[in-house]
Amino acid sequence: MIKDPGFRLYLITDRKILHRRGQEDALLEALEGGVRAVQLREKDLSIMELLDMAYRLRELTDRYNARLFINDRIDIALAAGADGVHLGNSSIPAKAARKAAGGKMLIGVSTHSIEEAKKAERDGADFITLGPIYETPSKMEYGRPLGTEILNRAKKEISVPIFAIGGINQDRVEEVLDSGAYGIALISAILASEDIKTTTERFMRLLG
Ligand code: 3NM
Repeated sequence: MIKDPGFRLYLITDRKILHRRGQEDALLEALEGGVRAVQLREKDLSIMELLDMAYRLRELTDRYNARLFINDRIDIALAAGADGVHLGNSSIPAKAARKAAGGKMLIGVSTHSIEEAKKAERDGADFITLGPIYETPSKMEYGRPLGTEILNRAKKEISVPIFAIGGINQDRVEEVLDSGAYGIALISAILASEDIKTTTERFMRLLG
């Protein structure tokens, strides 16, 4: 049985792709539309800027009873009272994060193969992202698309929830869920849309 992380739509921030809006306005619209999990991922910010943004997003997400995750930095996650940390290849290992955070925090891990997915589970991840499933606008950074078949295979091998990531849009939700994804993680399909609230509502409906 999959342990329910409490959300199926995992929205990741990227303030560089926002049309006209500020970061908080965009996230406010997404929260109004029903998002209940936000990952702060702004890799070019200084530690103080990131901490400041984490505090502000903590206040905002709290108002909507939404979970806040911090990409990579467990120190910022702890300092801001985030619900979790999301770890990548160059972050501290999940095992070390678990040791530091105990049962207090959720740990998400980015994975890009079955082997990485299995390792993340062994190391104590509460959930993983697996991708890129499709081509994404920033495809160079994430490698070639894996296709949906890997979701089927991963589902058979691990029992933590799998969030499909990379090029997810509204037309692809059904396909990734049918392939074994528990939920979806995305940036541009929501944050680059003209009407973030309505787009988010549509995603929420598609996810049931
Ligand atoms: N991680 P979009 S793909 C942040 O494969 C991220 O691990 C990926 O952006 C991975 O929803 C990706 O705009 C980008 O495709 C997701």
